[in-house]
Amino acid sequence: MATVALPRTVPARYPTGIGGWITTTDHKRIGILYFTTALLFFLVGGLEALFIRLELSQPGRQFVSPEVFNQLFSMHGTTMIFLFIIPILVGGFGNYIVPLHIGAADMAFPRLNALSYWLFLASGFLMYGGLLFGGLAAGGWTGYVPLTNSVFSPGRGMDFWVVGLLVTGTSSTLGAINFLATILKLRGPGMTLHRMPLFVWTIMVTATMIILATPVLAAALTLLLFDRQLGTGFFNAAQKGNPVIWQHMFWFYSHPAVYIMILPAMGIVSEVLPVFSRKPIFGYKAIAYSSAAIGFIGFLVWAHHMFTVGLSPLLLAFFALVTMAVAVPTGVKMFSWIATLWGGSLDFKSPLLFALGFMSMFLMGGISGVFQAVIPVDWQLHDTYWVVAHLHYVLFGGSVLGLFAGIYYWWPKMTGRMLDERLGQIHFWLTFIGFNLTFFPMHILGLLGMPRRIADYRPDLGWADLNLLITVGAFIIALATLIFLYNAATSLRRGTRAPDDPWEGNTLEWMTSSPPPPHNFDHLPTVESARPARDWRLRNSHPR
Ligand code: HAS
Ligand code: CU
Repeated sequence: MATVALPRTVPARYPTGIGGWITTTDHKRIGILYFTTALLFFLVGGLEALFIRLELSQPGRQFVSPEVFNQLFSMHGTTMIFLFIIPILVGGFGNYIVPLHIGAADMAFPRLNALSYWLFLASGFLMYGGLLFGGLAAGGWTGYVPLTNSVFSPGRGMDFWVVGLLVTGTSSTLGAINFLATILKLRGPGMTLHRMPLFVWTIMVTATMIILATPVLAAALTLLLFDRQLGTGFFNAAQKGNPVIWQHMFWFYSHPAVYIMILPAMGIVSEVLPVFSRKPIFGYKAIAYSSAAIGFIGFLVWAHHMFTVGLSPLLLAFFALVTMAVAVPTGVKMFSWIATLWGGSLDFKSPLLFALGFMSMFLMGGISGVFQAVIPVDWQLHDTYWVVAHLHYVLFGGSVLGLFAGIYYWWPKMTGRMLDERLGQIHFWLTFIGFNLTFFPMHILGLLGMPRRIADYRPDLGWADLNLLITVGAFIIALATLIFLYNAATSLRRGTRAPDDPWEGNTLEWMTSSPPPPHNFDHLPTVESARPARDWRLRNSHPR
């Protein structure tokens, strides 16, 4: 057992009260701040979705004007991606878990870490700043020009959106630098790269992707701001600029961003599956390096979002082939997870249920993605509800179900309390059923030709029944989420106390108290395998 040298920023005790939270540089507290803030934005984005669904439940105007509808779907996408999924997975779990996983006392740059959080919070307010100035951005989460230039989006909401995104981008780039420095420099005794938990591997790859991709988005946003405010014409064809360049720059960031949103969830699932099937993970190195492969290939596929803009046949062929190639490292993960479950003694608790939900639903989303990579198919499906189905199967079925697997898994460690297992099961099944009712029919609507981003449709097109079903499904998801919130609230107030290691885990976080002290560990074992906590249990003759 080694004792660790503590950085100056680690206090002996947590400072108390609100001031303690505002001034904190503790990675666990910053993680919890990210976590709760992102969860609040999840509720905001969810509420926007419910209004979208109410409007579309039947043909004919019902609830909102087309202008408000445009703001709703634009802010729904922006919120869910930039203010919920990325911050909660990377900022929330990444912050809380990574230092514990590698046996460090804190992140490499604790004050920079605090700055990242406060910038993130500020960016949320900025993106919604348009509320005070006549309306929110309404150019979609993709912000395509010319729709977003000063002629077609004259309102201040658009400028707030641009600046807000610039600030989130800064926040996540600073965070990513911090993660890389922490993972590369602060690993505890014996923690080699090949013994690192797979979750840490995914954060390492994710952080690298953030650092390489985000500057391009920042550049695009800055040019758009210049076009809007200074009259430059970077994206304006009339001034010899080129609107398609926006799409290239946006997707050069945003395609890698979709893997930024899925890799940490894949990391969580790679932690949960071995613990709840009582087996070592199958293909540790294959999973670790397939994350790196996904990260690399992810930079070469952005134009699959642009198959309809008129690329040359050579480029079309290149981007289609490379896009399909991403299925290979993803398949490596999928088969390794299945092999991990195979022959294990499965313990069907909430974390495993959500992990299995992740595997099945992400598989469907991945396969519908491969369909879209087939160019003539995409020419039919582009801008229809099919794409909306695809993106929700990967982002909700993938990232969000993976996120919940992580919440049920790490909640005891983070709060010192257990969640109610029965409510967890109800939450899972309602989410799973509601999710499929909501998003499966969108495939059919897409094939029937229903375009995305419309506030209304003609009654004679045969889309009404499916749309009603989808709206019902969305409210089932909302009900499931309320049950989760109830579970979380009662657990915090009067949940059973969590032991240090409720699941007989494999990794270092289970070797300290729940929740851990400010300095994380009193003693650290020298890590000798990828399952240090289990090694320790066995050596001290508490075999499973
Ligand atoms: Fe995607 C659009 C293609 C993964 C998110 N994607 C989107 C959008 C989002 C998104 C948000 O090529 C909409 C953006 C917007 O608002 O306009 N996507 C793919 C492919 C994969 C993929 C090939 N997407 C993701 C992930 C996301 C995400 C992950 C977030 C978490 N996506 C596209 C394309 C578009 C697109 C087009 C543009 C459509 C359009 O027209 O606008 C792959 O990474 C998926 C790989 C995973 C699997 C499942 C497991 C693998 C196994 C191995 C064997 C399978 C094989 C395939 C060999 C494939 C089990 C066999 C094929 C059969 C048909 C059976
Ligand atoms: Cu993409």
